[in-house]
Amino acid sequence: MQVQFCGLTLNGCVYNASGPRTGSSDALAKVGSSKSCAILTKSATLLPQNGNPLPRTYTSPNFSINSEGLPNKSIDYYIDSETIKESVLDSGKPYFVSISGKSLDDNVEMMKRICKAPGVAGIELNLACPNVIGHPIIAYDMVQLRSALKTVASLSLPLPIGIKLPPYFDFIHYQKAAEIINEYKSTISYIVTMNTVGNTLMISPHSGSPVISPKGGYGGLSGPAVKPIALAQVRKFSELLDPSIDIVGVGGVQSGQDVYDMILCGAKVVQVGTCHWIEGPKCFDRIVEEFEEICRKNGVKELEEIRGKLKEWS
Ligand code: RRO
Repeated sequence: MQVQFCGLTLNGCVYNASGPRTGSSDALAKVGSSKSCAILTKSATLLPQNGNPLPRTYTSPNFSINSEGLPNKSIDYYIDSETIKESVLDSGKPYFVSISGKSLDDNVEMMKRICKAPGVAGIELNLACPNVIGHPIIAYDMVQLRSALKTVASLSLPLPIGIKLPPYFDFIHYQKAAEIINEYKSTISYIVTMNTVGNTLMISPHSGSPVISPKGGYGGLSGPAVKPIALAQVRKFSELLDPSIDIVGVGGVQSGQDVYDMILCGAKVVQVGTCHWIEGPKCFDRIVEEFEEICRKNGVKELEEIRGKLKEWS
């Protein structure tokens, strides 16, 4: 099923989230060879980074925690290296680049470089990384959120721009964020909701210490446990945002039913992060096939038939 997303036609509605298995051209090429309908990079910075000290990830059947600290090969690698051109751009799938600069100026510089490089379909501006030591989550600060969007708007960039948001937990916070995003609806084509739940803690019963080392053990929570939080983000923002702004649902998706639920809540497309990390890129084939089977069973031919059609409790 084709989907119109931020002015592009996608051959499907499931692709990879930024983060796990998205840092190298090899990993991105594997996403390109799967049933993922697009390819998205790890969030890039201006210069390459190694990230936080190890161990910085923890997985369990129900949830994962990471404090990777933005390890990445730099913006120029993701837009300009030969390996990316050969293995990713040649796949023919829409190629999105995620950025998470150390400052607004860095983000501006990266966006300008991306727009000069050929082959990029859109930019995902990550305003929600919880793991940069000493830096708060940008989109929890409404002054910073407005200032970032104002600056992006002033650039009049030729590519679709999406912003990745953190989870919000109180309706007033959703309202404030949506109000600001709606002010910039001619600049922001889509939101991606949500990033990991920031600053969570898990303790190993064996060592009696946190399961990861950076930041005193605090890290971003992801995986099946966060799905109800992610559904709430998608649902709430679909109520509050201008309909011209597409919603990308992400958080705890690991099955075709999870994709279906995200679309019922109003998602245009759905990203898969932790499941991709644990199962590898073959997860896209499985999830897409499961989703198509559910649509067949329910007689759904176009996603618009179900998008946002969550029923009231009965
Ligand atoms: O690299 C990370 O630590 C990281 C990032 Br940039 C992000 O946006 N979300 C996350 O959970 N980890």
